[in-house]
Amino acid sequence: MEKCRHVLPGEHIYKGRLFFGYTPPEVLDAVLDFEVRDDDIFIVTYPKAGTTWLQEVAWLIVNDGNVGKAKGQQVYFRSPFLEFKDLVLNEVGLEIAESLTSPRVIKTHLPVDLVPSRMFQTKCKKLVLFRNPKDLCVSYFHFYRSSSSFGNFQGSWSEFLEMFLNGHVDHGSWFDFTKGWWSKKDNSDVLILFYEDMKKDLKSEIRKISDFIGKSNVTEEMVARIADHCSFENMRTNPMTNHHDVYSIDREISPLLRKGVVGDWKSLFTAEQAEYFDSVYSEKMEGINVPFQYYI
Ligand code: PPS
Repeated sequence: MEKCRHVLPGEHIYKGRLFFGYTPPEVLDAVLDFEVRDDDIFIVTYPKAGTTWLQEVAWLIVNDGNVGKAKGQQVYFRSPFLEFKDLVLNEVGLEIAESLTSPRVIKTHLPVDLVPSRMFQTKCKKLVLFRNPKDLCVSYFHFYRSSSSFGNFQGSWSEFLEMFLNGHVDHGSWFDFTKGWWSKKDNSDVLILFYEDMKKDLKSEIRKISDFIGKSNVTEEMVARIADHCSFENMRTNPMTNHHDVYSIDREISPLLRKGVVGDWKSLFTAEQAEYFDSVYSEKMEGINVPFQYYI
């Protein structure tokens, strides 16, 4: 990893990637040995790619569109965050996952070499969701400002942009994550999805995911019900998905469900920064053509 001058309290490096206190080394070690089940469904994302959205969509597909049940429990208990540990609340993603009945919908932000080794030895499904990195970076900046998990970050947008491009952010380099998971795109148990496609036609993505995970009883009525429950507005006002109860997020600074649009990068990127971003992108992603959409 390249050097960066912005060192925040609580950072640590694990196998070359930067993490914060909520992802301690012992948990990352335990994740590697996690007992994966054949019918597990993993939501694999870099932070801010639309993870929570896909968790809710996938959980509802698996649970026959039961929105009543979804409204009865926080999404992060129904679909645990594998590498998460909250010492204050004594919540451990691995333990929550172990306690769930199958099929489980499990969230991870880990790069491909840090996930459970059994993830590629079983038939579990991997839903890999990508989002254009400019919007993702802007979303991440607002999350860094609002969450106390990142050493109470007070930096500017330009400082954050530099950190992001250097891979000096929580969960490490976006480039590293993206290249690793994109290399798995032809694996029959991997489905690559894009945030922008979900924005354009959520129902079609719901059908695609249902087919991929082998859910044959998904009716059009169910697809419509899931799409409605998972609209930005409905998830933003739903206390089971909006994370208003999460003590580490100051929603007065920026809520988790902030804008939910494609193209918000233009609100912060100057023309010069966009050009700089594009040049770093071309260099780091040379020879890799991920079809990101910056406008829809
Ligand atoms: S986390 O903390 O990394 O798991 O965050 P993550 O859920 O990946 O990303 C949060 C961004 O996803 C947007 N979001 C949605 N967009 C559209 N529709 C729905 N239903 C939806 N749910 C979450 C959320 O608004 C964050 O993006 P920004 O651009 O910041 O608004």
